[in-house]
Amino acid sequence: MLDILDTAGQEEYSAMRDSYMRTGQGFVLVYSITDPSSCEDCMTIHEQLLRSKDSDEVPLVLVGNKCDLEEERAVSKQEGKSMAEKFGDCKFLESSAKACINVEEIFISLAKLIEKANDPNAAEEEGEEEGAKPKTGKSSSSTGGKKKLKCSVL
Ligand SMILES: Nc1nc2c(ncn2[C@@H]2O[C@H](COP(=O)(O)OP(=O)(O)OP(=O)(O)O)[C@@H](O)[C@H]2O)c(=O)[nH]1
Ligand SMILES: [Mg+2]
Repeated sequence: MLDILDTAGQEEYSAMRDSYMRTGQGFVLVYSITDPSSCEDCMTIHEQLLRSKDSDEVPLVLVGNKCDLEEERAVSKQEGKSMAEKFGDCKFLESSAKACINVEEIFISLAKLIEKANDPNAAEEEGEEEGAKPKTGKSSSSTGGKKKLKCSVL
C-alpha cells in the first residue's frame, strides 16, 4: 500500500518541508513543462531534500507535468531528462494530470524505487559480481503487497 502525501508548493508552507521530507520514503518532484521557473523550484527543493534526508540519493521521480500543453512548452524533454540525471538514480517522466497520461506510471515507478532502496539484496542483484546469490523465494516475497510505503508529492 502506498500512503501518498500531496504537499503544498507555496513558499508559505516551506517551514513544514523538513518534517515531511524526513518522514517520506520516496518523492515525486513535479514541475510544469510550460514554466521554467518551476524547474528551478524543483532544484531548490531537491537540495533541501538531500539535506533533510542527510543522503546523496533518495527514491525520486521527476515529473514534467502538463504535457497536454505542447504548444505552450517552455521546457524540453531533454532538459527534464538532464535534470533527472543530475539527481542520480532518478526516474523521469512527462505526464498530464488533465489528459491522464503517465499518472499511474509515476507511482508504480516510485514504488519500485522505494522497494529497491529498502531491499538489502538490491545491490547484489544489480551487480555483475560472480557468485552473486540468486534471489530466494523468501526475499522476493518481501516485496509482496502488505508493506505501507510513504510517498510525498512535492
Ligand atoms: N493543462 C493542464 N493543466 C493542469 C495539469 N495539471 C494541473 N493543471 C492545472 O494547473 C493549475 C495548478 O494545478 P495544481 O494541481 O493546483 O498545482 P500544484 O502544483 O499542486 O499547486 P499547489 O498545491 O498550490 O502547490 C490548475 O489550474 C490545474 O487545473 C495538466 O496536466 N494539464
Ligand atoms: Mg497541490
